[in-house]
Amino acid sequence: MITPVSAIWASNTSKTKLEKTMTQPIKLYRNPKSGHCHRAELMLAFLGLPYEPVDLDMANGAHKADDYLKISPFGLVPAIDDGGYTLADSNAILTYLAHQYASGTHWIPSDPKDAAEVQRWLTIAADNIYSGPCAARLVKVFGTSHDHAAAVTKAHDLFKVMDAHLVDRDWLATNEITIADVAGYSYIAHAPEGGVDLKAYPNIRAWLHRIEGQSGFVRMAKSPIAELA
Ligand SMILES: N[C@@H](CCC(=O)N[C@@H](CS)C(=O)NCC(=O)O)C(=O)O
Repeated sequence: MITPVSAIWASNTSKTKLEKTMTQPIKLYRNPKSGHCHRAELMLAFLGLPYEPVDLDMANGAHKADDYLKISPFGLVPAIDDGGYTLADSNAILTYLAHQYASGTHWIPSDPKDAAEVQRWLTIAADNIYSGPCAARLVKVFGTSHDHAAAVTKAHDLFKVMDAHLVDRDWLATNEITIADVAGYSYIAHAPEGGVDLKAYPNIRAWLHRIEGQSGFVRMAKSPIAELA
């Protein structure tokens, strides 16, 4: 039911810090087509952390099996197991990884205003991104019963605000890349698969390219692009 894939040891792994803290790769329970899972994988890759993707056979309910529910009580991917510490929820995973392996860096700022801005964008990822570009893609790629037209409208409402926000700045929360940018990337980069065109948003497209240019960046496999709504 659970298919472990061989561990990925990222090329930009910083040995000094990892040797102190890690004895085995972090297990990432995932579905390779899930943007929430890609969000977690991107963070692992950016931090250069060794990880072992474990692809769940979701078509056959592996994510609702008792052993997996102990790790992720709502039966959702992604989840991680870091040396016996298990954690579900993509944004919680980003927060944990940044505090555990990159504290004091640009990824997770401690200044109160910067930290609040990071949290604001994590909330936008869990709310507006989830109900907008993510939901639209769920309909087109996975055939779910979400209201596609409503999701597309929400996506454009969000993208208008984001594009204006990014007009004179490189990153969402601070003047350096943070976990907020990682949380935002996957579903926005793959919005066209849900029938949401990004052509009208040059600042968002430039921001996506900046993320793709970061050391360690890994791509999520593309799904066929839906007819544009
Ligand atoms: N808040 C969760 C949402 C995760 C989520 O919705 N995962 C989807 C895949 S993208 C899932 O596991 N769906 C299975 C189900 O709904 O049963 C997170 O950020 O990790």
